[in-house]
Amino acid sequence: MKSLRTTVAALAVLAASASAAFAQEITLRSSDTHPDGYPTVEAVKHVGELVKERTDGRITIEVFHSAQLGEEKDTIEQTQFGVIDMNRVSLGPFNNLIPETAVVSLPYIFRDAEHMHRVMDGPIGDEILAAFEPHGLIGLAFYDSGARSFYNSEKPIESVEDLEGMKFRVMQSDVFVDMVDALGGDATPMPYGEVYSAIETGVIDGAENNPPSYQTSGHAEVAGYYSLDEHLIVPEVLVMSKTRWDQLSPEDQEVIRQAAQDSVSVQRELWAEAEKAALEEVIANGAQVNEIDKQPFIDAMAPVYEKYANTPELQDLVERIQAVE
Ligand code: GTR
Repeated sequence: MKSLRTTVAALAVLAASASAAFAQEITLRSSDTHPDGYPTVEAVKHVGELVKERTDGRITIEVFHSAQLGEEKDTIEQTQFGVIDMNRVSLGPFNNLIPETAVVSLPYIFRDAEHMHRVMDGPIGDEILAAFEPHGLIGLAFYDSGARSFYNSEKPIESVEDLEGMKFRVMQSDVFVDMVDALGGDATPMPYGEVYSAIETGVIDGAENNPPSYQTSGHAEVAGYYSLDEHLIVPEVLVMSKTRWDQLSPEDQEVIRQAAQDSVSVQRELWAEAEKAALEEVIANGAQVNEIDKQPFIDAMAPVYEKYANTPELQDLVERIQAVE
């Protein structure tokens, strides 16, 4: 009798754990510094919808927008440790860690958004996604973030000389510090969330970013001169914690990777609309936007290229990017 009861109990435990394994519900937490409605936030929500649909509701992605989980650089570390499951971030904060990301963050490396798409959609993009893995992250997809330009509270920038002695916030990456140095300005790396008050209190004169960030962050309210030197077309990336990734079945990994890839075209469309709308809105609210002759800015970047394309492999990567039609 006892042995029959033991067998029945053991079978019940087995059945319960088997069904738990089949129907195991998974929730992945994803971070973004931008507010709800921003193209990257909406794109990751779209990944969540696709994943939910394709796993019959078993996998959910919760997007924590507006830096609810912290400033970008801190959330990247937490994603590497597996505290945060997914993260949508700029490539900038990875520059000091992953040299390949510094190459695609070099000023004027991409001729325009189409050139960037052709490079990042091809084998070079795959190479860069793969470069995240030794750092505890799985690179899933690249998103658009337009072109970054300088803005400040003092005056329109019309030439390189105008940057002389001005203080600009940059992302926490040495590439961008050296970029501002090469232009004669003074760079202060700081988290995105601190920029508004730093401009308002005069700690810095301005910063640099794309139009949707300039608008949604409110920086346009305190730094009304936006000068279109378009020095950086730096892609953004959706990454996943490798610790979390390794706990998933190969089938679930494939669903997530495919959904991320499928969200790219959606994000690009949202981006194009947001970029246009942001420029119109900041101008309507009083910002002064001016065009600039970019050639002197491009010419000033030679020392930055020399410093970061500093191995035959990275030099070759620069050349391969430039060779993409
Ligand atoms: C934005 C980017 C963010 C963040 C921010 C910054 O354009 O989308 O991920 O990097 O710039 O300047 O910190």
